Amino acid sequence: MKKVLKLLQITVAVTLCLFAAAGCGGGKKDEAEALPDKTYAFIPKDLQNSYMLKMYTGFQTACAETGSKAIYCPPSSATADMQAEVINQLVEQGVSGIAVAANNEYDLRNSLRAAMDAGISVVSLDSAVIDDARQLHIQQADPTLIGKTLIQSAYNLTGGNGGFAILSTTEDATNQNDWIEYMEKELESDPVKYAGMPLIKIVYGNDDATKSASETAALLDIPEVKVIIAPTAVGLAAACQTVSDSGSDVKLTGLGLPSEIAPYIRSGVCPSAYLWNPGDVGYMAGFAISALNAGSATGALGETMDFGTLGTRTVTQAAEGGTEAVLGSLIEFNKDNIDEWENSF
Ligand code: RAM
Repeated sequence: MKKVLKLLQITVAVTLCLFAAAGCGGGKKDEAEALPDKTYAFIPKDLQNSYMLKMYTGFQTACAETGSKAIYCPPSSATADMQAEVINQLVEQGVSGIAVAANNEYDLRNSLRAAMDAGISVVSLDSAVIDDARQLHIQQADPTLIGKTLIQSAYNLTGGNGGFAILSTTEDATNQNDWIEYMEKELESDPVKYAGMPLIKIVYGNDDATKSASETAALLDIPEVKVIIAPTAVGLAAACQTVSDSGSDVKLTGLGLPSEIAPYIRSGVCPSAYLWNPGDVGYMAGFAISALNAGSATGALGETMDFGTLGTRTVTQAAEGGTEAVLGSLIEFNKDNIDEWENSF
């Protein structure tokens, strides 16, 4: 029942935003309506993702604080092709800024470059696009630290005695693939320590709760898998429920919303998980677009940018190229602090 209500809430929120956007992302070209000046579009990875909606809440706050209008423009499916369609339509409608969480690092390049050529400010957030198709990336936390932390967390769950699997999102997601790469680097950095903890399999739940649950169920049939790392909020919540329902003693760790995984932190199915405040990531993207659009910032290396109530950040070099502004670090949720975080995000 709770699940149905949640889905309904997400559907209502998305429907309202689409309505407000009047055609963004879905309509045909000849139906496209011009958008008011200083309208900034937020393009999430997919249609129903509670994490993306939490980022959008922060984006809306930043737009309100900077005197601009936010619109939520989800693609109809979790692919870069569908995101490109949304971008093309927004360019047609004359949007002033675009913030996108990319389903693929490369495939939005043509659409986003056309947007920038049309004078539209472009940032990626959460999951980056290639550096020449954006002015700035908003990075939640150092990807090296995320990879290292998740491997160390898995190690602590078994004392390094037992294989593990990764439940990711889509195969091309820039952020999850970066984190997986840094997980593998952490394993390579200390082969002796991690000798008893081989990576058995990587599976993809596509940020879809049903697919994430069935992929988890299949992992539970592999005897060597003792821990599952889910570096995805949608995936971790689905995996927690699947493991709980199965009664398996496989343990979970990953990146998750405390509001969704609190019961499983308490039950010990997922003794600890990590995240940052997703609203703050969206808030930074809104502030960045506003400054880029006003010409008060360019996103150049070394620049100091103002992010409202979050203070300033120095623009740094992103590991994969281009520049980024980093929100901060990881917050760990565990049984000692989950009461404090459960209602935060
Ligand atoms: C998922 C998304 C998002 C990621 C979070 C942690 O909901 O894939 O990209 O940053 O999890």
